[in-house]
Amino acid sequence: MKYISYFFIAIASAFLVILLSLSSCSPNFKTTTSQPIVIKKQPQTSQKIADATVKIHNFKFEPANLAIAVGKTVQFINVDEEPHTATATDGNFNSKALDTNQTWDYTATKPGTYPYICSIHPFMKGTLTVTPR
Ligand SMILES: [Cu+2]
Repeated sequence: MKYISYFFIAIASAFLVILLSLSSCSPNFKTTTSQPIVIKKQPQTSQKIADATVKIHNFKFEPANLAIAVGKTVQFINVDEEPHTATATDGNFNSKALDTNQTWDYTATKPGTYPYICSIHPFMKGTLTVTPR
């Protein structure tokens, strides 16, 4: 009789362990698939201070011409009420739409001259010049 109850306890605890691992796994899957997109990037941007800033204001990039060295980071901040992007015309970088007061960091990787526009308002033009380190 004792052995049978031990047997049942063993089965019950194994079942509990499986249940616990399942219930702890499935919410984790959800958070790991959704978190890296937003939450993991925010500490990086707050930890790393941008080397230069381009303000998007009154449908203009300020400054419109900016030079940074390879490895340096430029932060775009949209202070307009309208959404804007910073989109390189050669596809080298694309901020996607930035809402009011939203920022986007771009770290230069390759020397060159990169004209960019706002893809929503293509008359908005800027140039990012990346100099060798
Ligand atoms: Cu725009």
